[in-house]
Amino acid sequence: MKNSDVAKAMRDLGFLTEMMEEDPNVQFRARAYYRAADTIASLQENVTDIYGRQGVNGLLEIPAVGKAIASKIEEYLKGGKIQHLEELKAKVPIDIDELYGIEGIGPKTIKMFYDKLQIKNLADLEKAATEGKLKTLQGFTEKKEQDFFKRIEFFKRGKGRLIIGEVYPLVKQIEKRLQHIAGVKNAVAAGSIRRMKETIGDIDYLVAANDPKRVIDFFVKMPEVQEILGMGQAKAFVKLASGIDADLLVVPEESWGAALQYFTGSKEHSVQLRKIAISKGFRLNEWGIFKGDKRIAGATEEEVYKTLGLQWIPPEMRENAGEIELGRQDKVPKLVEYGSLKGDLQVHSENSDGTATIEEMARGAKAFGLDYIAITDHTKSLKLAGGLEEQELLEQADKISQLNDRLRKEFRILSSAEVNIMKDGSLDIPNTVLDKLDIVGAAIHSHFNLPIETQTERLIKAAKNPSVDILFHPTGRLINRRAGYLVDIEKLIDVAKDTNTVLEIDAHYDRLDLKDEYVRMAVRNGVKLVIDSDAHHPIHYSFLTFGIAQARRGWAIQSDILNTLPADKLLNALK
Ligand code: DGT
Ligand code: CA
Ligand code: CA
Ligand code: ZN
Repeated sequence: MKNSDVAKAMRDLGFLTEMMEEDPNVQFRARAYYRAADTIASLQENVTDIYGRQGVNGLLEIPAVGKAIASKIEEYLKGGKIQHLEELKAKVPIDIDELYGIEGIGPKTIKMFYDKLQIKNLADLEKAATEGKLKTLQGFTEKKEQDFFKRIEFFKRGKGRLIIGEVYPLVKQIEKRLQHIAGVKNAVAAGSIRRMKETIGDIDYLVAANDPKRVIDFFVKMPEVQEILGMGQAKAFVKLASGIDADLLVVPEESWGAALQYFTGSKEHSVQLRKIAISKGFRLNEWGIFKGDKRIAGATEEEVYKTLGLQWIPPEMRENAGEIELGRQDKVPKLVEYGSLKGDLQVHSENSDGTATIEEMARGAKAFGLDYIAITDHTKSLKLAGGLEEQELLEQADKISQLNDRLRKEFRILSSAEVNIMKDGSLDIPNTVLDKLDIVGAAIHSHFNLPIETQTERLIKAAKNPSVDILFHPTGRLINRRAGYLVDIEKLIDVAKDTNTVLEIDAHYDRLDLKDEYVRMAVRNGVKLVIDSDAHHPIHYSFLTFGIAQARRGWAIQSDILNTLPADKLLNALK
């Protein structure tokens, strides 16, 4: 049983509980399932192994797993089913996976859709909207019905592509396995994974080995393979159980560099390289660079680029967006490196909606290799996330300063908050209180549907607030699920520059907000950025990788990213 299956069962339980049950604690119970789902999905170790070794006691040691949930997990691991979940599912024959993805539809709305209009899936919903049936429901209007169309469209466009964070751990596991097959010289996940795109169409493995048959046999027999879609002398193509396809290409060692370049893409980038090759009288393909019949390069990527008169270009930049010209001029930027972050400036504790104590979050960050974090619990107007009142914020800051004394010089916790931006751009906590904190982040969590001018003014007002150091997840998008609110990003970037307000790259893989394109705009305009995990549990620090990737895709260098600085230098650089 895979962790993602267990996590999905927990998420479905949460969703159906919220949908079907009426008691006043239902939200609370549903959240417990969601939290368990989140932690299990990001666990390194397999839940089946934990259970095999330590039984229920092992399960109970998993964060956010209590007795009731542990016994459901046990039931699932033993029999592949949870009776309670089956009962809930039997009551409403709805395709939760499809409907859950659409923004603005919660469990209760889905239930109402089913009860009133017998909507069971996306096609039913689209039909009802087309026929004008939604606006007959209580609480619906013509305008809301129109909004639904847009959301359904948005959702359909994203379908078929998986969010990188959902596949990355599996991709790396398989990559490692391939590297360890006897006779394999090199194995890498290329394609959009190597370019670290926010969503992935399929996985592309490239292996250098002299015995392709052995590699292909191994590949198609992996336990994750659900179906073999195709097999050749040096290629295989399979469907994995998690619903994503994986390509495999095996090449001889001397072609490694050319094949890696080809298979990494992007297609548009490679097309340009081929043109350059032709202009020099060469031919470039996945086996090498050829002059007539003679191979003149191809063993390494560096060699391929060099032979074309280019500097090596990092995979994250290979989108044919101007990087080739930089390569020609020897001006490829030295991108911010993985592992170069010293701190994390958006971290939640159990005092709002996190699942660990401040101290646990600090120890987790230290173990991850960071030197400091800012504790950014939500503030009072965000009731659902347990937002803190003024007094609680100040008490928390006191507690943090005591903790810092205990941690001595080994680690530093900064007092902070994720302050809620109100509809008019004001904050829900006065500046007199905020000024007692080390650092202040502000974010929008409501009124997503304002017109673009109003929404931009709202953010600008927050940026101009002298207490606000950082705007968190500036566009509010959720990849494949929610387009985010409308904002004039160029204008916001200008104001950020003028006011020395930092913009965040929220590294949570659902968000990656700012996205690559906006990172590049910010960088070009000299706006400073930070990369934060938005951790609600210590295992979430691993999300930082996706934030750094996004920064690299936006051509950011180390000095663009303020949390590559030590804490004292960072604090000096803020407004
Ligand atoms: P994806 O899978 O949609 O997330 O995006 P990619 O970039 O991984 O695309 P994929 O899997 O179709 O192909 C992997 C790489 O193989 C791609 O980045 C470049 C190369 N490739 C695929 N088709 C072509 C092609 O028609 N021409 C050239 N030059 N390269 C191609
Ligand atoms: Ca691919
Ligand atoms: Ca592919
Ligand atoms: Zn947040």
